Amino acid sequence: MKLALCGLPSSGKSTLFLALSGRKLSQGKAREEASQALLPVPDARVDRLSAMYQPKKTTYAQITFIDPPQPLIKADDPLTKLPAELRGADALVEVVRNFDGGLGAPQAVADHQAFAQELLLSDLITVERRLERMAQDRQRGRKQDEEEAALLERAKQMLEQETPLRGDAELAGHVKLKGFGLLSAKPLVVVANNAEDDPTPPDLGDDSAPVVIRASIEGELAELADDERAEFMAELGIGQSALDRLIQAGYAAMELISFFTVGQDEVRAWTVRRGALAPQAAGVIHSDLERGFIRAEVMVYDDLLAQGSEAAVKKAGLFKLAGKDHVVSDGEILHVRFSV
Ligand SMILES: Nc1nc2c(ncn2[C@@H]2O[C@H](COP(=O)(O)OP(=O)(O)O)[C@@H](O)[C@H]2O)c(=O)[nH]1
Ligand SMILES: [Mg+2]
Repeated sequence: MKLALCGLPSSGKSTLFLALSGRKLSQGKAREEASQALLPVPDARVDRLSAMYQPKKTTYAQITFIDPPQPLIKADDPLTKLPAELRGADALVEVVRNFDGGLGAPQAVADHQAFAQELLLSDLITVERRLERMAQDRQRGRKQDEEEAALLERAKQMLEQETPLRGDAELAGHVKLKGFGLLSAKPLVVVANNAEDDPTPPDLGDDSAPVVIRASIEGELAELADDERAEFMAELGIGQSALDRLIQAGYAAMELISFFTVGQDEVRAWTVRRGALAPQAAGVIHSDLERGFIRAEVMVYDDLLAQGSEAAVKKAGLFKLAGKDHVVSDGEILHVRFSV
């Protein structure tokens, strides 16, 4: 899963990226490539399972954050206003400036709206260009994918009404539109980058419930030792780190859930979309497990914790055999039986 930081210039994307990744600011020449950090998804359940099974290896789910460089804007091409890297992301994290920092009083609502317009405009241009190309090809007698054309028309109408495509689940998730990387179709997490002394979420004038992060403080926190950090966070009234909160919001926006595999070799968390069937979940572990899926033995994390052991879970009748049509829930522990 790849989350891309985006938003207007100087909203604090790079500051947040450094806080998330625990890296130090490297001053100097402008970056040409996106900064990228592969980070473990903090999950207390993994820690508890690891304590119980004492495995050789403990592996958290992972998530990639990218901080693309600001593109050089070409006057004649509005598509260059947004970094090309956003197209390949699974979700967008929009950072809205809500601090002064010598940049002038924050205008969070206006900035948020302006950025939303950029996303819509970028998508409208992409969609119109594709439709024009299809119309030309059709005139030349080349057969077109009319289903794709109809989807693009539907998208165009929404965009012209300034409605982000993510509001239409069928359009947003359609395989025929996937290759375009339409930005307003992607799940969006909004971060308010607040001033150091301000814990209040700004009203952004729409239904986006921003995650409040004070990026500059979070950056300092990331540099502290664990015990110092806990103390400092309590003082500042920060319950969970930026990474924790951002990942939670990202999982919710992308409708992701975690399931686990356990054993003496490894305790591990995996990520799937909500609604995934057992074979699809097995496929995240290995394609052989999906291809040769027979069934999965399923325990629920909460049951395991309450009962204390796998044996006790079985005895309590809480152990399940799940077939190919089993919908995986968050917190399930799977053991996949397969044959290839
Ligand atoms: N006071 C304050 N300044 C910040 C904060 N976050 C970023 N800045 C400053 O705002 C400027 C732009 O930040 P940067 O992370 O480079 O923004 P980007 O263009 O979105 O990557 C820099 O001078 C930062 O030091 C913050 O939370 N508080
Ligand atoms: Mg930056």
